[in-house]
Amino acid sequence: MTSLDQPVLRTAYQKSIADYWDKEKDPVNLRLGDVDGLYHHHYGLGAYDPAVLDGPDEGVIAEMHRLESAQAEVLLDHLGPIAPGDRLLDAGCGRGGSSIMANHRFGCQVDGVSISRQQVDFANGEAGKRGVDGQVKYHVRNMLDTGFETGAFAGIWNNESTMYVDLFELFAEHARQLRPGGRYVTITGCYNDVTGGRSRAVSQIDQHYICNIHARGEYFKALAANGFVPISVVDLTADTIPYWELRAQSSVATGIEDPFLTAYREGSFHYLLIAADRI
Ligand code: GPP
Ligand code: MG
Repeated sequence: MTSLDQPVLRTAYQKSIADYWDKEKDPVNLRLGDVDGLYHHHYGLGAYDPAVLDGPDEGVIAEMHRLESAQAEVLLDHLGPIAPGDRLLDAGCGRGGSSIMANHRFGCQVDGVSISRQQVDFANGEAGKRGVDGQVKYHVRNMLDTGFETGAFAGIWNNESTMYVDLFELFAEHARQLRPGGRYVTITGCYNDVTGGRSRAVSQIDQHYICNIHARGEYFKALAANGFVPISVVDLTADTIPYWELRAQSSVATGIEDPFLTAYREGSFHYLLIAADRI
């Protein structure tokens, strides 16, 4: 049972999120995407080349973009074998970079959903420019109730988008849409249950993006409650800190760099990859 006849935006909170992303045109995202036409809304992984800091601004931008694309490759590595006839879902697709990379890697159909019309139109425009719009399609839909057919997808991912939704509702919808044995992957920032609730730095990140960062433990409770069995859990925190150190020194820093660095260094926050199979 789907509900495409329902409005995409169901709550005042969802409307405020859509409004934020409909207006967003931040150089930290657009200038990086301009490097090669892959527009990301996630952070980076891996070491940076310190020599870029002695060169022109473009070199720093390109290096940050390289780390963001490397992050998406790590996520895609965890989807397992995907055949050209399979279908993938990018839940909370932003401007669509990860979906384009998945199509390039697997040769399969990819659907992306976002509640922001601006993001979806932008992403479809980029897919058209690349000539992959027959296989990569972005839709204004709510990831909690997408309207896609039950069991349609071999794999689903959330690349830094779970902090906008209730995880139990999200994973119930993912379980519905994944075929049995299908793979789910997320990369996310989550707060540390061991150190307690949201630290000041984590609260600053929530406020900056109007999101609600979940506890690490919440992911596993919500996955288990919806028939998902984790296969990989990777703490990427140490691998993402260099990205934030570079970003803090860049011309496109937004002011959120210090809260991320503080939260990661004090151990109140982790950058985590979780891959799980739907049984
Ligand atoms: C935005 O990416 C990502 C989020 C809003 C999710 C928050 C992520 C956490 C790990 C807590 P972006 O690329 O649009 O952000 P920015 O504009 O800061 O680069
Ligand atoms: Mg960004």
